[in-house]
Amino acid sequence: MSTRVVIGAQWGDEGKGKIVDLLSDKADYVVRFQGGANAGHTLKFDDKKVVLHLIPSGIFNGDADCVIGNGVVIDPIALVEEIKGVQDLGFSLEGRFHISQTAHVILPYHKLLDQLKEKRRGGDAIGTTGRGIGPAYVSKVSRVGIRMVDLLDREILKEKIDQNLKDINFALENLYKEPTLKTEELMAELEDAIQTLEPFICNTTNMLHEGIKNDKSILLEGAQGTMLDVDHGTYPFVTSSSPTSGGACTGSGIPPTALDKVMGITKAYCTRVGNGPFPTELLDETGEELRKKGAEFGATTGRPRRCGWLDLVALKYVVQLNGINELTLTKMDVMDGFEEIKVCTGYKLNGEETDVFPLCLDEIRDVEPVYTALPGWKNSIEGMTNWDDLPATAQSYIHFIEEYLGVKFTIISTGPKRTETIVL
Ligand code: 2SA
Ligand code: MG
Repeated sequence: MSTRVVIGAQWGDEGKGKIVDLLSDKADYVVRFQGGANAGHTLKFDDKKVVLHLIPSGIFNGDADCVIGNGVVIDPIALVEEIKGVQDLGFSLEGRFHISQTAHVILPYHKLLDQLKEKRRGGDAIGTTGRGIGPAYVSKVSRVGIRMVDLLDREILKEKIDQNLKDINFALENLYKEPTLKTEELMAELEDAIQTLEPFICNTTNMLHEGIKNDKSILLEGAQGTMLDVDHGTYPFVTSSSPTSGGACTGSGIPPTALDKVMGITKAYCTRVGNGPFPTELLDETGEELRKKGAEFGATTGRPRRCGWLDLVALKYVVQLNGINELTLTKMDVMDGFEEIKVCTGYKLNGEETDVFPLCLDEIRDVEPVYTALPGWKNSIEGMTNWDDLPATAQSYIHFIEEYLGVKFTIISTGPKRTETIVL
């Protein structure tokens, strides 16, 4: 039995959903630990395509208990919609879905503020998903947040919303020149959702501690990616949580000493959605080809994702930050047919070459990628399930990455479906 964290090793959308779904039939618990309904985890099985935003991607494969941990910010209305979607597909959540009492709530004013703040930023906008994520974490860190447990006592809830609205209405009226909000209306908007969610809200921290004590297998599912981490990412063009292995501990209550495996998921190329530096971005036909072949559009907002070559400098930084000791390569099939595939193996910065990812925004913006060109493959590898069937050049591409990073791949994904996978 083990505790394994699945981490996005790029800017998100690495295919974590597919991999968590694949691994979850052997898990007892699948746990989300940060982010919120900004995430879009796309799963394909039995000719169904499902996008999950808040519910852990373990809900469809096996019977693991699915947990939304304390580090997640929850939009109750969005979650209830998602629960209905899962139930409509014929899957039951009874007894196997749990929401942390201490996870923070996204209220309608968080979403409103997210959108208004982005508008005010103008050309400097972060390019958020508009799902209220940043403002909800601001409430949490400034110690005025409302937690899931607070939803269960309407008097406490009313008191807390009243308190919050004093500041929020002041800003809406004076800064944003927007209509103010009323506690009663917000509470009425939430009432149905609260009633649906009530039976799932519990002490998930203790549940997971019991799981560890009883040698259960726990799978922690990251959302977004390490390069969007609020501490270690391309700040300020980041999300407001910690999608790293450290965040997996604070966001679930599982101690670092209980983590056995840290799996990093990387695509065979790179994407980013939203604004901010992206050293290997391709603003040409090759970028367009990757976007088209890889269907690179936001799973939550539908925004086109920016595409570029694989960046090993960034990936090495991510491996070190998370302590990644196993890797998964996804969307390998998207590279089919390229004559030549480039990978970034260094950055030129201030006239010197380096393989250290710089931490300051100005430097990240200034780097010039140094590429190594590798031969591509003509035959389609789509749907392959055996390593030996891969063309030699595809195998060399994989080995090249492994050698650079000093970490081995344990899974290669050759298509969106659960079955389109090579397990090594
Ligand atoms: P936010 O909304 O405050 O978290 O936005 C801050 C930045 O984080 C980026 N971000 C994401 N990047 C990739 N994928 C995400 N999930 C969706 C998807 C995104 C979508 O799976 O495609 O549909 O657009 C995600 N969530 C947040 C965001 O783009 C900002 O750069
Ligand atoms: Mg996604």
